[in-house]
Amino acid sequence: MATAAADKAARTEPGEAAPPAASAAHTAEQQAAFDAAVAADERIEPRDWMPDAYRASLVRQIAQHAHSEIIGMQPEANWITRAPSLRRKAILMAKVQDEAGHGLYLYSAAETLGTGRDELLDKLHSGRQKYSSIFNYPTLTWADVGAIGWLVDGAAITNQVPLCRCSYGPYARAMVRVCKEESFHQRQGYESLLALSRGTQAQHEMAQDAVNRWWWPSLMMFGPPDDESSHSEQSMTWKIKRHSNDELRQRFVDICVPQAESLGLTLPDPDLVWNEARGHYDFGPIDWTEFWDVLKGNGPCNEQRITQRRRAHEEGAWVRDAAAAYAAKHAPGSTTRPDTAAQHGEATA
Ligand code: BYC
Repeated sequence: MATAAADKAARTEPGEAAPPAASAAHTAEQQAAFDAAVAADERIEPRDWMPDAYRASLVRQIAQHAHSEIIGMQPEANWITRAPSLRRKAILMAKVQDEAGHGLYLYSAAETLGTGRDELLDKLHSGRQKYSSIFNYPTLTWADVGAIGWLVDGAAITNQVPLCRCSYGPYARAMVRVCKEESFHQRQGYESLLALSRGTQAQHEMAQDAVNRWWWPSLMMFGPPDDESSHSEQSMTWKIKRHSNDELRQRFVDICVPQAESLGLTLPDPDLVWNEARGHYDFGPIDWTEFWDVLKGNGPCNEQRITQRRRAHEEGAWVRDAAAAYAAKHAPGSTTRPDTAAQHGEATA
């Protein structure tokens, strides 16, 4: 928030800790400053006053996004040991590591809102917070890695580029870097699928089969239709979201159709046709029953994904303990710090 008046009314004092939650006793002046900042397309920063509901909705969306990034590592990591060449293996390992990095930026963004990483991971592991529906589908063949890059990362970019203009500063800034990396991911997926599509008959069929399976779940990534989207209207008023779910879904379809033609692959929708009057492609009905079912935990891989995530967290406990011990050892005033020990004439080896 840059406006002088808004600054005065809404910022906490320098040096003061960011409030864990906005007080119910906020003044109308603070609300007005917040509304003015959002209307003026200014960024809301962690130390600015913000409505409780805005904070909660951001935590909900950012947490879901962060969880998606780290759960999203699983389906692709499934193919690291079986990548068809050293080059493909190196690329895939880099991509999966990028997803871990995205998760970290996003958990950090949520932390600026006063919500700790432990709390968010606990909510993921106990099923109280969601992750993207898309990662509950299996990666059956090598071509699925290409299809995920092209379609899943493509859908992610379409959704996330507008989030670079999200009203909350830390989330918007995290998205800038994430989108650059997702853009590389999308291209590698496209290039990998192109190689398969132009390969042997069996490779072409494998690529087509992967696209057949990933197309509809990719369209579901954008969320329910606008008339069933509970958060869109408020999120758009707050400029967390800049476009509705259906708008972004349509944008994605329009981008994909010519790309599929260049790939020599067919999108599995007989109703896909250019509509001159709308200036967009029409497409067939999405199976929303399947979407809600996956959200309820009944997708093909929900159980496997969350079990693996819990196991990874438990097996990583020693790393967290070691990091915490190291941080404590190097904290100012620690009697076990090497430099402190040296001052006392103790061995520091
Ligand atoms: N999956 O009111 P709505 C990635 C939930 S992965 C699961 O429209 P909103 C990547 C929604 O949370 C992509 N749940 O919600 C990683 C809400 O439930 P709650 C991750 C979904 O928030 C690795 C309810 O349905 N991207 O990038 O206005 C490799 C009603 O929905 C889904 C993000 O998370 C879904 N698909 O809009 C490759 C982007 N859709 O919370 C790629 C940031 C909806 O009330 N998030 N729900 O229990 C967003 O932009 C928005 O949160 C959404 C949903 C567009 C997803």
